[in-house]
Amino acid sequence: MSKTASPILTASLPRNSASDASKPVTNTFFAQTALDESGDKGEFKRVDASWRNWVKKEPDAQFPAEKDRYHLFVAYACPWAHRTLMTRAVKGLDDTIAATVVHPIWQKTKPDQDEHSGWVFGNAEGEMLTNTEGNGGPFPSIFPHNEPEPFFGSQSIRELYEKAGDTDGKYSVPILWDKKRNTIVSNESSEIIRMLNSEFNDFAKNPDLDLYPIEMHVAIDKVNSWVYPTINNGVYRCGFAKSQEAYDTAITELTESFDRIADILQKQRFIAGNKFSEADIRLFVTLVRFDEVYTVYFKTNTRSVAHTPSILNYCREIYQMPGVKDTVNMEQIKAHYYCSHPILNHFSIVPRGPDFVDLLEQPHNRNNSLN
Ligand SMILES: N[C@@H](CCC(=O)N[C@@H](CS)C(=O)NCC(=O)O)C(=O)O
Repeated sequence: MSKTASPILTASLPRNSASDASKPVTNTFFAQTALDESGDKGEFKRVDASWRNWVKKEPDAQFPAEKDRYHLFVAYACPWAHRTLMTRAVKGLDDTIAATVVHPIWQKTKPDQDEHSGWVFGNAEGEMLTNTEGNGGPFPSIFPHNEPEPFFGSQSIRELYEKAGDTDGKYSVPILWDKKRNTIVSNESSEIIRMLNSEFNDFAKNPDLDLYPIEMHVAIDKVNSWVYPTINNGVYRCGFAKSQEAYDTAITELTESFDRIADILQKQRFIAGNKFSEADIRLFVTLVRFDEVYTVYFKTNTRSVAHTPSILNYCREIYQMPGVKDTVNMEQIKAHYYCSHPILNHFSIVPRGPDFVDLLEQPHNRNNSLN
């Protein structure tokens, strides 16, 4: 695939057909990292994920569900990757799909060749690191739970994409990797969590937990349709805005949605109804980063989870569900955001923060149950 250097991506991308599933969908424009993804009014425009194949439970599927065939590449820092780690945890799929956690702080991926910065793997023998402009830190070359890339010894996520024939980027996590075909199945978290929910139930410890039950499709889709643009992507639209106008639009929408969530959670246990669902996972991963990162770094300081009891207790309940807290790594979340975009935080100073995790450890005011 050839690389087209333009920061603006407006075209919606076709999904791979089954026949060409080994090839990525080609992005019309190349965006090196999320910071390059903006429109002509300075608004943040997220580039669509390019690998959109599906694991299916049918044995004759192109990517059939099998134990120990697929592997997740994730960053603890990344909310999109966090969706997949949380889904894997609550479904009880840790033994079926292994995961490798990358180093939280973006580095130059090919310093001798170009300026691209992105995810690299932890290196136990590496030297201390700085941010990509030589400031900050010094940071360790490996954080707790970071591991080397297990199959080819790649140094970066970019190298893994290249192994799959994708030299266009963007080189994002999460990746669902197929060890048998040595390729990427999907790099779209919203679709990976659907696969983990429904296609691996023969191996899951909690096959009966349905995060997208048929009777809730309409409600879940409806919640996702406003939570994604105004909250999940909304925080990025605030933080990566390149004009006051773009920021003002994003923060207004985010603030309205935050209040809508607070209101819903006063009347209803979970965001799409009284049952825990994928919509809660998608919301939680943004809320858990909100006070420590987004209010400061992305200027979403009109609201705070800690000061909104209905949302705080909702977060506590989810955080305290079996397996979930192990997926929340605030040290790596903060290290990533504050240190990976020197254009936003030149010296990579990490604010001390309010210790939001300690708040999550406190008892919530709801009854205990996943259902
Ligand atoms: N649509 C993707 C978005 C994933 C994404 O943007 N991940 C970010 C990390 S939070 C990333 O890897 N960015 C790499 C870059 O911007 O170069 C999904 O939901 O899976």
